Amino acid sequence: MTHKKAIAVLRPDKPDGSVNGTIVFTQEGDKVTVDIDIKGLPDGEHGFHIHEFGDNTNGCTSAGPHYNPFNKTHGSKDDEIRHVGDLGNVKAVNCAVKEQITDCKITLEGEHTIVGRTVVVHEGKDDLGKGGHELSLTTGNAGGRLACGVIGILI
Ligand SMILES: [Cu+2]
Ligand SMILES: [Zn+2]
Repeated sequence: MTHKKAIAVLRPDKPDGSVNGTIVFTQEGDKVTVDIDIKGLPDGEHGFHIHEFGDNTNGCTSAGPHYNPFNKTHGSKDDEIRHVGDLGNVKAVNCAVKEQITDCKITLEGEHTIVGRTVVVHEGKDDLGKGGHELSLTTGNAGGRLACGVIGILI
């Protein structure tokens, strides 16, 4: 079964958190367009990924690691070697993000669908695997999880 659109509603990880938003994914042939609308996010760059599990039992932590069905190391959205879930950074200006990106590695269809997994926005910047930190090749050293939302079927 295939789905053309999916949505994640972002909620803060902590009760006193401020980050909210919606992320809409649209499958167009082999690529997916991602419409990002986030509010309450401190200015600057923040790691933006799809994590493996659609579980928020213990907040965003329960979403597990970056979605990585092909057992690769962490990278940037434009790297050949990356986790499927690596979508780079979003940049907040005036505490908001409103942007559209496209990606050919994520999909809403088939065995490796991102539907049912979790979008996470991080506290810090993703170094895209190039920071030389011990976490660079697993998480991009993007720090804590500010907000997350499970990806569900929209249409
Ligand atoms: Cu992440
Ligand atoms: Zn990654």
